[in-house]
Amino acid sequence: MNRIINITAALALTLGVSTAAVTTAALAAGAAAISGEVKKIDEGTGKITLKHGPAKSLGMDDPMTMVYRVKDPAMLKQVKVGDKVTFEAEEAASGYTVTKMEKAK
Ligand SMILES: [Cu+2]
Repeated sequence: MNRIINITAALALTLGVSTAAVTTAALAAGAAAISGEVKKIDEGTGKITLKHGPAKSLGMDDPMTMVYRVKDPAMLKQVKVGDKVTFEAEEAASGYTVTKMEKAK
């Protein structure tokens, strides 16, 4: 089953297809971890500004700094400005949302 998901995700990414289903498959396969740095945290609105490298799973081929929503507000308390992090995100109707985040080692 995992093998099928991996092949499907790889094929879809190769073809440049970007759908929610593909993003989910890529995350499930653990292929979507993105390296970034925390630039700003806004607990009031539940948003975080991250400077990050290429994130092909999100269709971002170049490094950039952008604002993300977080799936769980508690995630904002686990990091501080200047921290290097590894995160996963998905494109939701409300905007790009960080689904997982941890300090880089
Ligand atoms: Cu981005």
